[in-house]
Amino acid sequence: MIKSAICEMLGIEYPVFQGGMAWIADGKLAAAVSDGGGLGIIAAGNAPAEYVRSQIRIAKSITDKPFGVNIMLLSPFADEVARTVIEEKVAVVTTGAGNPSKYIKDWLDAGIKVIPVVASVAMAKLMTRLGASAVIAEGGESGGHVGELTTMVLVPQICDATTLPVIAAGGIADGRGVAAAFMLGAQGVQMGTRFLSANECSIHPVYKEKILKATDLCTMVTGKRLGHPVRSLRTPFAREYWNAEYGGMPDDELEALATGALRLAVQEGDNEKGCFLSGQIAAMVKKEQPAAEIIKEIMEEAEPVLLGASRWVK
Ligand code: TUI
Repeated sequence: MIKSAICEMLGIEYPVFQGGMAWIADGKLAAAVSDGGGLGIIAAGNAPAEYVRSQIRIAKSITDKPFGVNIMLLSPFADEVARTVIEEKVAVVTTGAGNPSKYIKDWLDAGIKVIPVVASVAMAKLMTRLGASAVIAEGGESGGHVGELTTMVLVPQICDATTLPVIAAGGIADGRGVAAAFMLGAQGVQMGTRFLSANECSIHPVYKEKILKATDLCTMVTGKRLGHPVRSLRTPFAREYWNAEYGGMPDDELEALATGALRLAVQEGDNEKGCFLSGQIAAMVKKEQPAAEIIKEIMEEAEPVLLGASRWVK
């Protein structure tokens, strides 16, 4: 059994987080992951606080286990969601797509464990100084908003830069990925794409089908020009956006083109206008199964890989 300090810190059985995927990671998915022994995380995305509160209450109605809320810092509702997680006494807050410094003291004072996503060494050092409980080192293999560095390059540097437990994310979807993350010094993993195939993940069937049929070169990054690079499946919409981005479309029109595209993918399965966020690892997601089974299977796969690594040492 693979256990690490993060299990004890959070009161979870397996050191596996489910990524806070905007529009996707709701109370039902988060509760299923937490019930399965990992850490389920509700995504606030761009939603108002009352939506987040309702999802927190749904999760609480399903599970007694700890779960988290991810706050997407580019959201216009980030301030109100930051207060809501305190009112609702959630166990863990993760943050993404920005610098959460101004919220950290209030969360810690409320007894919340604070685990920011960091995409650089400087951010990891800052979060350590401000008292974060752990950090998530997310490489650019991941889906959605991506940083510059890959998981392979980022994780060991973040491990060297902080005394906090490091959770590796980006490009992890099976036991080998978990083993590799631990070899790099991580004490846990976060997976998003792999949980898209969970039975409890309520995305449109077209979205699930696309993930299950994905191949190695199936994702691309758009949005660099506006400063918010996003990895998604290579669909007609992604190609159209890319052509507009590099074809000189004005910034405001480009922003308008993306508005609503995540919702269209998740709720309508709209192949033409939807933006299907996905990590590079989608090709390794092969079947639909319960979230609890995903966690157990991956952690059981990781054990012999970690133990077998010593065969190279003569
Ligand atoms: O946040 C994510 N992934 C996301 S957020 C999202 S919704 C969205 N919609 C439209 C545009 C942009 C996002 C979809 N996927 N992952 C966590 C993550 N955080 N990855 C990278 C970072 C990050 C980047 C810069 C964290 C901190 C950071 O600091 C910059 C600074 O100094 O402020």
